Amino acid sequence: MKKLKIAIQKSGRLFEKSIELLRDSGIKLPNGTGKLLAVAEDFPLDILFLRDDDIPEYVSDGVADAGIVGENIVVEKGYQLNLIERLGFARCRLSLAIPKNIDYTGPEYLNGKKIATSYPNILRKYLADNKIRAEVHEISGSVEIAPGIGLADAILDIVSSGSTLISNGLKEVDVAIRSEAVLVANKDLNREKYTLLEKLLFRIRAVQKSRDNKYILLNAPDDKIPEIVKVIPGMKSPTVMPLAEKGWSSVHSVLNENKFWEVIDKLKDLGAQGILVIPIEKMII
Ligand code: PRT
Ligand code: ZN
Repeated sequence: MKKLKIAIQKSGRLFEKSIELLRDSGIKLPNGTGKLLAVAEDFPLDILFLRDDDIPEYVSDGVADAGIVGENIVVEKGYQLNLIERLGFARCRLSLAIPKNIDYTGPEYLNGKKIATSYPNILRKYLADNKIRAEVHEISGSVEIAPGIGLADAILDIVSSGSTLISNGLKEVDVAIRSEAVLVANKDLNREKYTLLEKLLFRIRAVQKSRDNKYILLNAPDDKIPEIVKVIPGMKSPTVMPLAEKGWSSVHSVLNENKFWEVIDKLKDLGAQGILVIPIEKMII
């Protein structure tokens, strides 16, 4: 029987969420990490644990069939891979930053400057797109200290909350790319492996969907039901059931997390009572 081989980060910012996503997708992994390879118990899947920087190459070579890695690494490495799904975690941006006391007039400020980064390819593309000539200085870590020690005039680095920049006396002036964890796959998977990947993707999507949505139950006077139904249309249409108390009904539906508070406020204004909001474990539509 054919198996799918997926590469995930061995340790670091992507590790926990990658494992959680696989577990929530019903893939049981043996406990204990530190190994290079784990065999899933109830899905034809092997998991390879690698440094994130190596994942695009391994997937491109076919050593792994698929991988979970930051989009920033995929773009930087430049291998031709199939981007299967954006996974919504490890969100960050690759941004240009300069010392905070300098007036920034626009990308042209960078002309003739020295810019330190661990992402030389993304930086070169940014410079070319903005028609800027600058010196690219590649360093492998602690990029944020480069301006402070006189090594560079600016940096291109990963920013998430922005606090690392602030504590190094820098300010973010432009975003080169935005990134999040992505599921990528080899371009030439055979039919059997592709079928397995689709099966895994189906599960991943069900997990993702359930995370974005909540199950909602509420009680409301019957005359308000038509308006309430418009506010929470649900997957197909909400379930409406009469309560034992005459003139009242219970409404059950599915609610998108993004609109959560806005919708709750509307429901309260419409006279809804006893609103319960419950997490959904899996959602298949
Ligand atoms: O050992 P290995 O090579 O596998 O791991 P790594 O050390 O290279 O990567 P790791 O685990 O630090 O990050 C993995 C991926 O997480 C990155 O490639 C990004 O896709 C994503 N990610 C999301 C981040 C951040 N957020 C992040 N904040 N990666 C790094 N940072 C660092 C950044 O380098 C900077 O130093 O955090 C600092 C900035 O954070 P703020 O919150 O202060 O702005
Ligand atoms: Zn790395």
